[in-house]
Amino acid sequence: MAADAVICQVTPRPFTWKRQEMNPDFPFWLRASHLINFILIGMLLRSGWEILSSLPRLWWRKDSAPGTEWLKFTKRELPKEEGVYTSLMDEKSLSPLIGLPGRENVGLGRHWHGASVMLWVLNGIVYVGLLFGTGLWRRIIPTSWDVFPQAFESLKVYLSFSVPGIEHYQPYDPLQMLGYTFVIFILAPFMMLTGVAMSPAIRSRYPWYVKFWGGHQGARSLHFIGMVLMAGFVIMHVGLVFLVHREYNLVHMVFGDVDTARYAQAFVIIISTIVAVLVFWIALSYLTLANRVRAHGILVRFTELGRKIFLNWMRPRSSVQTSYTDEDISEFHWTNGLPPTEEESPEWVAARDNDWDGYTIAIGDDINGTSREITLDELREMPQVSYIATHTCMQGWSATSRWTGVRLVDLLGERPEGANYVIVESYGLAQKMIDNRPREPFYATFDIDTVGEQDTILAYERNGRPVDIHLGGPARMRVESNHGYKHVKWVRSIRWIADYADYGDGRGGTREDSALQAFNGRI
Ligand SMILES: Nc1nc2c(c(=O)[nH]1)N[C@H]1C(S)=C(S)[C@@H](COP(=O)(O)O)O[C@H]1N2
Ligand SMILES: [Mo]
Repeated sequence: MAADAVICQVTPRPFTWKRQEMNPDFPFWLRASHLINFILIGMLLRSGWEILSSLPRLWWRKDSAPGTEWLKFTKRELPKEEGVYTSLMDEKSLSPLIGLPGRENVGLGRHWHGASVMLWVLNGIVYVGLLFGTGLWRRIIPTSWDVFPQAFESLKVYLSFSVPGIEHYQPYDPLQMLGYTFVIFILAPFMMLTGVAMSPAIRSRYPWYVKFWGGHQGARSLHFIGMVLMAGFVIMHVGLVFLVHREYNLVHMVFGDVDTARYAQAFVIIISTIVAVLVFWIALSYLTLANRVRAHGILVRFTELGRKIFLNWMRPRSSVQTSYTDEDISEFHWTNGLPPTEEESPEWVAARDNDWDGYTIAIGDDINGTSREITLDELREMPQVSYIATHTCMQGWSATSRWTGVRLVDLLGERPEGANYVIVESYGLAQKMIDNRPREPFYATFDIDTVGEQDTILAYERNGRPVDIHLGGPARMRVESNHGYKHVKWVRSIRWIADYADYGDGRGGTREDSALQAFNGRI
């Protein structure tokens, strides 16, 4: 190819692409929804990277064994044995310029992801609705197979680093049509579908759905690949606006019409808008980090709306599902939280060294101040449930096991007057408190609906053997509708309470208090 072809404008072979005469303008709603979409996709990408940085590894497997990743963004080599390090130790810190909010705040990153996705889906629905309502869908959805050969012609022009003539864009070029149709009607829904597949509420209610995506790790890896495509599209789309007939595009984008005399004005407006959006994205990080507790309060209250509409009514069915069988059991199980030490809990250590002789769990209620102790033997004599379920830590790892134990409702008996929640406390301590005060016992609280779920159990066996020490032995919580941070290990007590605001920092659990997770761990 001659060197001068690089800079000249090439008109491809006589243009045969047929389309109806169409309004070439960009109505206000189209321009506004594009700007909103741009802002929200940036927030989704940045909070998504924050989530990924909490466990920068990806798998295609039914477990998340170190050394079997297909992709990782960390040089840290992990030991292959279980139970010697925690997933919190594998976190990477992102700069607040990159992550939302950055600096190992996966809890807040997850809330930002949830808040942004709710707005993004809403904006998408309005956009698609108006696209069909106004008939403008004809500009972007191809209605003839001719679009493929025509798009190929365009592609060849671009690949020779040239630009098709302006008449090619009346109003859209076939390659653009294919790109937009793919992103709006295939990629965007794909991101929503793989995203919700990572929710424990959905997994425990519809296990087949998660299996369809290749399990939790399949959904997570596919969501990552979709993210790369989406980011690539955004960069190309914005880049081409400036590279290809920018005097038309910029005026179009700002003023909605094609009066190229206003090009300079449009250029200034677009550049300032992009700079303003960049500043806004980064400001969100610093505002969040400036008061993380306040950010948690606002974001969780907002995202709870989405959980209420879509997730809170889904009841887990692990004990009756048939999609996951013993074949799906994972070889490797990560750990979060290491077993109590002698200083942390001499009682637990003494019982462990004594074959659990003397180990007890207190069952009671803080409203009337009653309490009784049960032993492991008494627990084993109670009605038993056993099922296969996948554990997901909100950081991203997962493992499937058979869990056996006693339903919490069977243990607790009747709900006393005035009890609205149940608190489960551990013999182990929190890994770290938010204000670095001395570490307090790890705990989680549950609302009445979650307590009543048939897959909320106190488990004493995993895969047919006593629960391993590092996985919470001799007895740990399983709350299949929720992420791992609600599954208290090394259980010491289970009590009815009036309100979780009276315990710890008042956010409903150790991970809520010190890592700013949501009380509701269903997604
Ligand atoms: N006592 C106690 N329980 C705990 C934790 C902890 O740090 N301490 N971590 C929680 C988190 S975040 C997860 S993901 C699971 C991990 O369970 P596993 O170690 O059995 O895989 O335990 C939960 N229960
Ligand atoms: Mo976790």
